[in-house]
Amino acid sequence: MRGEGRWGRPLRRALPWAVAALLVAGIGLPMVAASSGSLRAGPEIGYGVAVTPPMAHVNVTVAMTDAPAYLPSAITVNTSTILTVHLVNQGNLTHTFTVSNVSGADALPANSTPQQVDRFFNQNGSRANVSLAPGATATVNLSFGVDSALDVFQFVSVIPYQFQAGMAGTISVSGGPPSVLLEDNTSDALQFLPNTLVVNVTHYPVVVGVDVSNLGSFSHTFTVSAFSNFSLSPANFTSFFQSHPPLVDAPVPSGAGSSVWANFTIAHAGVYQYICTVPGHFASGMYGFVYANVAPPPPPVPPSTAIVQGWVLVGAGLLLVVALLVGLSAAYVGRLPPKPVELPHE
Ligand SMILES: [Cu+2]
Repeated sequence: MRGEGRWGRPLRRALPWAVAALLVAGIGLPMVAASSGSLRAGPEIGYGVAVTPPMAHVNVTVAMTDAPAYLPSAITVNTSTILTVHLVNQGNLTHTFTVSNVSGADALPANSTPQQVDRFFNQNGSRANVSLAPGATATVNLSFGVDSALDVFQFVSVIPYQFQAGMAGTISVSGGPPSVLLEDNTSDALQFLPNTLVVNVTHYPVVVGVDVSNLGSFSHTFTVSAFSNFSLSPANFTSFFQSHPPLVDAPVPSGAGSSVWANFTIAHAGVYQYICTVPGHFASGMYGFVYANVAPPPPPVPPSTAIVQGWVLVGAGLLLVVALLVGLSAAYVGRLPPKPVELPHE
């Protein structure tokens, strides 16, 4: 007796089967994971990455006249721009260049009295406020960051009755380089991969850039609806886009590896649909949605989350239990398969 009790022999016999069971479970684990869909290639959801674009430098010369007027009176810049305004007073009167701190083409109403103009700037401050004597020149630097997309800032002369006589202008900030970057792909299966894009930012409007790459050979478009929380249909999108121009309509060139940047400005939070406008593609399922500060629907199976790992463990555990039961019963029954019956010799 070497301490081998009543259970020693069956357990020793079961050992190879237990090892086999572990091997089966080891093979089964990835199989379970694959069958649950968690190991599918490619992300289901694209998440926006915030970036800080470099600042561009732009110069503009603005003349002040006794009309009284600014020439030019309308200035347009992109976001992420430092605008240097070179002021030249060409008149015989003193003028000011006073820039509103408040976005809005009519933030300071045109019918404001001189007292109301003073009150407006006292209350809201100003982005710049310089006074130029006749013949004087001055330079003013104004910075428009990523938060300024779609803003409009008035500039006026606060000398009494000059603004009232029309001495006013605007600086309009259009989209610029994107401050949120995303990636998407088109495939010959007529799909966007991923078809769910997520943007979470603290300030709107926001300029978004999507790098759209072609995985297949067909050409496509990446076309974003300007209407949020609105679903296009393959039947109506053509006429819809004629009356409501898309935020962006970027052609994705044919050929694997070709790509295009689709940059567009999202005015406010919401869900924005994007489609491929090539005939037949949208109807075949070539569309997706941008979730802008809106929770996206739960993905089919989010990769590497506790839920997936839980199911994998349950699947592997079940296989392990089954294999152990097979092993233990085999240990008691004897070797498997049973010894073949010997046929009598001829
Ligand atoms: Cu397409």
